[in-house]
Amino acid sequence: MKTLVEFIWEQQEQHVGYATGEFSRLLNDIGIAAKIVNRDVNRAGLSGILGSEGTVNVQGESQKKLDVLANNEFIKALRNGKQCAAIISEENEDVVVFDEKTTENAKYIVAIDPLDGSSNIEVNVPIGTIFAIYKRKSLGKIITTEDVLQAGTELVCGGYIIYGSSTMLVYTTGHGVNGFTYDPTCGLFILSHENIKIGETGNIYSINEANYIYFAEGVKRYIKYCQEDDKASNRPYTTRYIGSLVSDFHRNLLRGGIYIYPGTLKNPNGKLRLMYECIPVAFLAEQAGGKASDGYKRILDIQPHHIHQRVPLFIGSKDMVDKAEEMMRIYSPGFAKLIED
Ligand code: AHM
Ligand code: MG
Repeated sequence: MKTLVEFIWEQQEQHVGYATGEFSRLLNDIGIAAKIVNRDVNRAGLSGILGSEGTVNVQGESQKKLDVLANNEFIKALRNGKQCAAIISEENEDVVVFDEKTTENAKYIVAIDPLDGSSNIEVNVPIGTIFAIYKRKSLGKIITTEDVLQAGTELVCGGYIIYGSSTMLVYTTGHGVNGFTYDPTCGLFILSHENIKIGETGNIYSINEANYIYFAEGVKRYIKYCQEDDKASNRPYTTRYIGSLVSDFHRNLLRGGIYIYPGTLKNPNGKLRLMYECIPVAFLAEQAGGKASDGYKRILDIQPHHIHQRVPLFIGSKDMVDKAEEMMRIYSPGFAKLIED
């Protein structure tokens, strides 16, 4: 049995050559907050924390009580840990910058969606936390734009916690993807899924097809392709869509498949946020041998211009994403220009 903490230290020594303990501490702090959020999610119906907070976040979405609670827990854990200088969160309009005494020696910036898929909270469907860790570019008292707006290629770590039938923490630091299952009897995350690889192809496609009429022609063609009868390529594929990115991505990661949240003419950048939703899962997908794209280019190559920027997402098994990109190039070549650069 290897715990998350043991594994983090081991990996740091193996790949960085030395371990100052700073990154390990940071990741461990995320694990601690995850345990608290896990407890709250599990007991939500009993402790009166289901339902809306009565506020809206910067995206204009109603905040659930658990959204706010999870956000507070992660911020608290990262502030206390002192390794993180600032946080970009789905629930905060501006960057949360910790006070100067804390930030001076803190080397990391964290982007986080504290509770993704929160519209599913009331109906007991798996939800998750998505996080991305960057190293600060500048060191000093002031957090710069350069520290905050970093492309996915600069990522130090990407991961998620899925609060499902069991709770798991899955992360990568660029040396493969590993998953840890939470054992509530001893309060530890234990390595359960070592070196996760996604199949080069799969037979699951995940997309909110109710929006079909608004999709670009390339997306429509790809959906039709998934539904065609062709034994050689195992089509028709099967549809699975939970409506919770972490859960849909986690299933496809383990089984092989593609998840798409495309743009539409009205919202060319789609719904999902680049910095704390798409970039971390894109890093995981690539590290597992898969692919992540906005339909035309690699997600990790996109330079963010603002912290809550949205981007279309095509992610999963490499061959499936390649095929979807091909359809976008052939049938919707002009759509690329509508996506924010
Ligand atoms: P959220 O961050 O407000 O929870 O929204 C993101 C979620 C994703 O988890 C999920 O894949 C998507 O929204 C579902 O959207 P839709 O209901 O439009 O299919
Ligand atoms: Mg989200």
